Amino acid sequence: MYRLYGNSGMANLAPHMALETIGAPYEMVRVDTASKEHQGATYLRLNPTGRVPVLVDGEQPIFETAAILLHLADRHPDAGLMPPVGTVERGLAYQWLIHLTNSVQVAYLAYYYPERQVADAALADSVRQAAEVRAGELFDLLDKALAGRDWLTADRPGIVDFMLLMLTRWGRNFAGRPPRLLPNIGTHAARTAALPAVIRAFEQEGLTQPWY
Ligand SMILES: N[C@@H](CCC(=O)N[C@@H](CS)C(=O)NCC(=O)O)C(=O)O
Repeated sequence: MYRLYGNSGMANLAPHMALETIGAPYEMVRVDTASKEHQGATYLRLNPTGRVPVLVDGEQPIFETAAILLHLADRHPDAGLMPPVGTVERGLAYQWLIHLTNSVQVAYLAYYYPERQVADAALADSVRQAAEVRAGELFDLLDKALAGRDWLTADRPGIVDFMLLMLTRWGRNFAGRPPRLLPNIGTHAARTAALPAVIRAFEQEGLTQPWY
């Protein structure tokens, strides 16, 4: 039995898609981030970074979205959420998952929490604008990588696609160029968001259309 802690549309969304795809029993536990529940002692015992999400597998908490996704894919190989170990496709999946978490997600964290990047709060708007530009550059690269492909790393959808859809969604309110407007990102998002398990995750998190 798993427990996934998170809040609507936050970084728990991709693991939520994975759990719905796998079909193993799990409980979604809502963390009230508005009242800073994720900074409280009870939550910090599960995830000492004070961020969402955290997955509890049995008694063991695992934090970091990409690690949770990889763990779920490993635990349920029959779900085919990662290419087989030792294949070139697996290497490509590692490449993109780490890029998504290490570069794209980092740009988003600067976009959503710009005040944390600067000592002078007056500079926060400028940080946010720069983060949107940086995310846009990274999405241009992802759009190229998707040319001629249905899924980012394999011939079937997997955790990397779930992570990409979640990050595509996070840019839906960009002032300039939301990622969905890029041709391949847009079709990838539509394709992934049409999967029944993904639809269930969106709906269970109470997310209303447009999803990305
Ligand atoms: N690298 C971490 C980042 C987690 C993260 O920053 N989560 C955001 C939500 S998407 C969060 O906890 N925000 C609340 C806060 O920072 O106070 C992961 O992927 O798990």
